[in-house]
Amino acid sequence: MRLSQYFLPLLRENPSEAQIVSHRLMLRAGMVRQSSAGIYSWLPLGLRVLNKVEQIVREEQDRSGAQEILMPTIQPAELWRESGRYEDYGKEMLRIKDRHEREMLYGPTNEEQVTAIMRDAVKSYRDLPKNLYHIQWKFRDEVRPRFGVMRGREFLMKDNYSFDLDAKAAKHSYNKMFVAYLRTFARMGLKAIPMRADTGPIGGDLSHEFQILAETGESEVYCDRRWLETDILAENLDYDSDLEAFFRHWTSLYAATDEMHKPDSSPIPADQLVTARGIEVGHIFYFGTKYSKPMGAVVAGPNGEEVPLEMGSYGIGVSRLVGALIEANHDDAGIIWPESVAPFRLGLINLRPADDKCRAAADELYRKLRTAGVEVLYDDRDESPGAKFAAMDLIGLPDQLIVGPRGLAAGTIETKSRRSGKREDLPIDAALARFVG
Ligand code: 5CA
Repeated sequence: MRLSQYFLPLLRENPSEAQIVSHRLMLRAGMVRQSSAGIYSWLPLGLRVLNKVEQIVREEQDRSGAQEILMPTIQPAELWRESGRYEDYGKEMLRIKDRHEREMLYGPTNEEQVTAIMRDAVKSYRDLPKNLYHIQWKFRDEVRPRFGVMRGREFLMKDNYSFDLDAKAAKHSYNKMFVAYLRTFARMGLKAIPMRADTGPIGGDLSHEFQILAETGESEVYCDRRWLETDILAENLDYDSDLEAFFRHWTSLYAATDEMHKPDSSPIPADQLVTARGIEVGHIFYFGTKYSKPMGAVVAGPNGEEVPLEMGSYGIGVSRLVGALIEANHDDAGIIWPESVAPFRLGLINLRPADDKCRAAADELYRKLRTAGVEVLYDDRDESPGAKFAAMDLIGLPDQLIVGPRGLAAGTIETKSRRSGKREDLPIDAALARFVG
């Protein structure tokens, strides 16, 4: 993409409405614009990141055996009356009437909707287990939407729902998601720590929040220092094996949210305890028959008896993750994207577009990179070098290639790693080889 043609409305000044760094940087880097409180439009650069995050989530869901569906955003109120949550949900639920005066709502979550689908489609224990996910916009009329996409009213969530015949099978489904979540966040370069948590309006008695540590996190969290050294991606895990031992091992290290942490009876010594702020990027629940019983979602068991479905639900804040990733990856100059979620892999800067040699060399590099399938944002604008460096640092692409007259005279271009700041002069072909293939 040529920056001269790209829709990237950068802001030079810090927007006064933004209290935390990710919100500031998302506005300044032209990723999002606010529509109304807690509701955002995603502009090209922001949407590229959102799509990358979504794709990693999707791949890890698929790997675990979950199957993708797409349920509507608008749901009928009757479904929620069946579960008893229509009144309980209170003002956070956006209630709508259609032209026939039928009560509808904009879904804050989808337990009822998916339970209705399964109730109609699944009749026998032989149809189980099933795990269905979708990635869909949700609406919660939060009292205080804030921090940009981190606590929005409209936000993108991956939510999935497992259906099993009995509690043991349902725990296996829970364990699979536990693994899938650890892997998902690790692939984004985030250390998300599972913490025993309250179940709130979703219900149930087994639940973990996945918290990443960041100074601007909304809640105080506590964990064993050894959590910080774990590496889930180094583990070779088979989803069909018994994951209970794995689950026990990974929950044996202490980790607790503020509500769960008891300072006086903390099981680990003070020097081993990390106290930090956390951002909740995922939350998983096992709630058994809380929805299937009142909604009559049953199957015929092995002996012909009626068995209510054992269920769990599992959420990831896809749009919140974009903010959380920035909270965990930035410096004074701007964002520093981890490679796996970067909107473009490379930034190519032409310092002198008016110079024929510079333009020819930069155009040629751009062509070769694109042919090789490298995602590159090419700053071919007629701007000062300072403005170009600042823009590239602000949007935080992992590496920069800088073409200028002095280097070209010696047959080289400069590379710069955004994260380490390390710069190198390399022959053009060597620079290309580093990012191609
Ligand atoms: N039905 C369950 C699991 S599917 C559920 O709704 N869980 S939740 O309420 O914990 O939400 C799941 C995830 O969505 C949270 O962990 C959080 O990352 C994200 N999330 C929740 N509320 C918001 C919000 N207002 N803005 C942005 N993300 C949010």
